[in-house]
Amino acid sequence: MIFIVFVFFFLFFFYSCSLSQFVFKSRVRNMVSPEKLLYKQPSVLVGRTDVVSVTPWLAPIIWEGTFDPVLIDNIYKPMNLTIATTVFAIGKYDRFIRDFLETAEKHFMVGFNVRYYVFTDLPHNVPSVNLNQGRHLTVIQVPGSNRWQEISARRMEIIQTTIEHQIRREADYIFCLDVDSKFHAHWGAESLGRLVAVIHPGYYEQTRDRFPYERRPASTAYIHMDEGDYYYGGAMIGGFVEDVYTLTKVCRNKFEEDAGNSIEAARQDESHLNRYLLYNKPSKVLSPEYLWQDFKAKTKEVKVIRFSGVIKNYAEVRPNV
Ligand code: UD2
Repeated sequence: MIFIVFVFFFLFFFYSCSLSQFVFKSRVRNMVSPEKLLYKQPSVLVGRTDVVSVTPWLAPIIWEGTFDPVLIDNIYKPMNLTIATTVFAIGKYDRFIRDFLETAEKHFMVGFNVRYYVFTDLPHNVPSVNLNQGRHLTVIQVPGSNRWQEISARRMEIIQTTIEHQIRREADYIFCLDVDSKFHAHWGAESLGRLVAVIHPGYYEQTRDRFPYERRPASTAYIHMDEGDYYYGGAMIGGFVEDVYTLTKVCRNKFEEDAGNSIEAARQDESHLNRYLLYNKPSKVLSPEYLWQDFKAKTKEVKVIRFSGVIKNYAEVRPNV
């Protein structure tokens, strides 16, 4: 009898451990709008005509004027979602953490539960920033490196393992962002989707043969000149925790496969990300409003800059040139 009870508990323990490997938390449900909510009548005839707001695989491309922030936030807020937000600040990049967090508190997913995960080799240098209700910060120590290429590329592996060990139990959605950036305007529930990518601000006017994809067939990030949808920025990946987990796992494995063959993709993680997204189409695409660069003058189609990389002296902040 004792033996049977023991076997039962052993099997139960084994089953729950193996099951937990694949269970992701999610409170996402249908788009239920609160009754009697007042918002502008949507039109099927009048809207943005200067930009394309849907991909050929029918994923929305999010531009100012294509969504109603009041309506969307009111649909998502009752779901009581938690949004994980990861940033890496290795070495001298610790100087960017304060502005990133302070501006995120003003503009990013306001009114939602947000869990920031700051990965750094210098945990004592993480500043204390006042966070609004429902928002938490976790500092996770990771090794430093004397190569910025490795820091950038290893983000995939660290995000993958942290999702596995922690984030999948703590959040519904995740955004992985570059720390040397600031929020300047509303970034809300319109950005939520199963797999979310952002169009890089530097290449959206170019033809695909001019995108800086990895072009050497020896790399697993290789993309042929005749292929490619958009050039996506490596400074933002988002979506369901489960979908971002798969993305990071695949990109990490491809990066390691390349390393085994002594090849490093032209733009490290960004090259692997672009290859992944070519064959695993994002369900939502954010316009360059969600990833601008301070050195770049605003263009007429970009009505609002929501998130932008700050100007930095690469030679001074990076560990190598
Ligand atoms: C571009 C991409 C970036 C990444 C990189 C790879 C955009 C706008 N930016 O940015 O996402 O793909 O190219 O070549 O799409 N970091 C540290 N310490 C370091 C170096 C980097 O913490 O010493 C982290 C930090 O979080 C930083 C991120 O890595 O935000 C990206 O590195 P970067 O800012 O040097 O790369 P950048 O601006 O060329």
